[in-house]
Amino acid sequence: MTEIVRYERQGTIAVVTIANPPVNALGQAVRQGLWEAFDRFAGDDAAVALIVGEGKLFIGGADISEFGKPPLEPFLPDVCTHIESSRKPVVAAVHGPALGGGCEIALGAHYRLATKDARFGFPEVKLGLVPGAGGSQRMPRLTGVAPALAMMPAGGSISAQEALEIGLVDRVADGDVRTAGLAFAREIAEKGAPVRRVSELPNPQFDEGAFAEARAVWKKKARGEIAPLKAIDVVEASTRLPFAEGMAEERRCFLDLLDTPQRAGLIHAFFNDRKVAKLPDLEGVAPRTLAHVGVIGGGTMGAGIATSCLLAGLSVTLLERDDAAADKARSTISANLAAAVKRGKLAESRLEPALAALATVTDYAALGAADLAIEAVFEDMAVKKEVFTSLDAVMKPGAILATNTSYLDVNEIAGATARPGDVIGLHFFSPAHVMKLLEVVVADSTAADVTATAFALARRLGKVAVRSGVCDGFIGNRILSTYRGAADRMILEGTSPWDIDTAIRDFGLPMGPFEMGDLAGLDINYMTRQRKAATRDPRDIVPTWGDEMYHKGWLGRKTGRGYYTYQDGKASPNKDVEPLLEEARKGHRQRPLGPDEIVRRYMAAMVNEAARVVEEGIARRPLDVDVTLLYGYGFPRWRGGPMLWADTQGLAGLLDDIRSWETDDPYFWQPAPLLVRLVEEGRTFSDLNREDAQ
Ligand code: T1G
Repeated sequence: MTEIVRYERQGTIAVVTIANPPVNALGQAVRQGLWEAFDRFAGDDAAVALIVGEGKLFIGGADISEFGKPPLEPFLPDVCTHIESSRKPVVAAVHGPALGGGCEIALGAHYRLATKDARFGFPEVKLGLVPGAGGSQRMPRLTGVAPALAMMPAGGSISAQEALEIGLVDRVADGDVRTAGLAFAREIAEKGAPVRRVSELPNPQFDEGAFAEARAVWKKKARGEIAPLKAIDVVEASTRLPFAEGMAEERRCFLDLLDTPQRAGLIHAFFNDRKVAKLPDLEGVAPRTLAHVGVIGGGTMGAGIATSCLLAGLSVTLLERDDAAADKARSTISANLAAAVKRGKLAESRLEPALAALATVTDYAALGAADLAIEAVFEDMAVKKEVFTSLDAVMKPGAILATNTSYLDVNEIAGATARPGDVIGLHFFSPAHVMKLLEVVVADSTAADVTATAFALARRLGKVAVRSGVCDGFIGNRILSTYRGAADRMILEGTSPWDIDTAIRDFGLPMGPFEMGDLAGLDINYMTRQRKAATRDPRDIVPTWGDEMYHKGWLGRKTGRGYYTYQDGKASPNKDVEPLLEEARKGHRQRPLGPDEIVRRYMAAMVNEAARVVEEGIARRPLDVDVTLLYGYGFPRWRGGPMLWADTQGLAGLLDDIRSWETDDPYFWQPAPLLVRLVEEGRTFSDLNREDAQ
């Protein structure tokens, strides 16, 4: 077994190499290896020690998979102090990311060198934590509080050059990190340079204004997360406490946060971001070529999709029905790209080349060279079939034909072509060049390498792809329509839409269902109801007030009035809705709900439908639902997702509640068989995720 921490001499230099692929995470064996390496360094005649990471980076941080388990010695803060207390100089040579504990190991050294590709950061708050190995005490002593306040509450990182400018590193070098590190270490040895312990530097200057401003900013930005504000507290501790006390304060805060549901939720989300693309049927399947994308339809979605592809450096041919529509699409796309430059998502210098990579055409023949075509035309099956028949006639063999439909049957669309194996659904969320979620809808005949190409496209676009089966609404919108139905039922029983929105927003979603309806347009909900009317179960309820609001032209933000009135950017409850609700409530038992009950029902409906979606294989695992709700519907990341929320609440209690509501409404509150089974077997949704991974 190769050593996880190697100690080798290069002349008077002791090179300590961390070799723990894939990210040199500081698991127990690495910490032990570092401890022993520096014991050895103390005892031998090497003049200077050099720490380097093997592979593509220095160190990716503490081993996140250890969190939530009993901590194992040696603890990381002690390892950093063990390195720093060396009587002979220690150099850290960083390439690639030095994150969290990786940055803390570098800070424990006496000198720091970075190659140009190095990045230094403290992402701990993204895991619900604060730095836990001295970062909040050492960095401010080295750089002052401002760079630490800019980085730690945000979980941000900086480049090698920026690190040099703030004094985090002593030197930025070209070329191979080991070579540069050795040269720097030899220079230090030859000069007889002294040890320089960061912990012995004076406390950084306390800047009252800076801390007050940081707290004001992060009280708003954190949106319920506690770690960002705690990060400010521990940085502040570095300005007033002796180092050892500051370390104790940081450790206490770190251990407290380690014990919170927010840490569990955020780490659940971290690992799911990676697991969601791990699908057994894609193992070893190579994606097809992906360089030139055709987009059919230049409306909001088509232009957004084209923008997303151009931002990723792909070339795009966008087809519209006539020149006027094509020109309009082009201006929408150039506005999107200009906004991306303003948001810092696109370098100014890339704006022209991105636009030059866009061709707008009105003739299908121009799509012949495209590797992939994405249709984003009107949501009507007949129209879609016509488009796919035309695409089938002109696209080259091996090209992929994708539909952006949000609910239509992708199998039926595939049937309109002679190449159903090349057909797939790519459900983008609006605005397509901003929202990260991409539902990859795999039809019955879709070939495995077509699915693999869809996931490769998502990675290229910087999106998170979730595999979905074919049903009305796929994963996200199908679940949305159910929890939206729960909200409508609460209205019928006397709860106001505005109380529901407030309760759901306080729970952590960006907005409640009625605010969301106003934003998307209440005509969309109306059209969906009309579309489903023919197949609606007679026991289902129809929000008649919603139809009346539609006929009154109350469509939400776009008409200035919906569930809210909108004046000068301010939203106020539209009390003219009340009479419509009173009328609809006639004949229903009135039992207005408080915020906790509102959340309980809303979430129970979400989880119950999600259990059906998993059972039917529309979502492969519960984690696919969690990722969908996080990236497509603003579910609070620090809760991990609705399925983790359900596990945390306890499935048995949730099922009891659903059963108690089932007596009044057997149609809507029918318990999902999977939920019943898990409770009977004493298993959780997380168990299902683990079983699928085996
Ligand atoms: N611990 C354990 N596993 C990790 C890991 C980590 N820190 N980082 C990545 N992995 C796994 C990941 O799950 C995936 O596994 C594989 O490595 C490749 O990851 C005390 C408390 C470093 C920029 O938050 O940002 O230090 O799917 O696909 O794209 O103060 O990984 O292959 O099974 O992301 O090349 C702070 C998290 C920890 C950094 C590399 N550090 N990682 O990106 O690879 S807390 C972080 C990343 C801490 C101290 C505190 C990225 C990366 P699998 P990947 P990548």
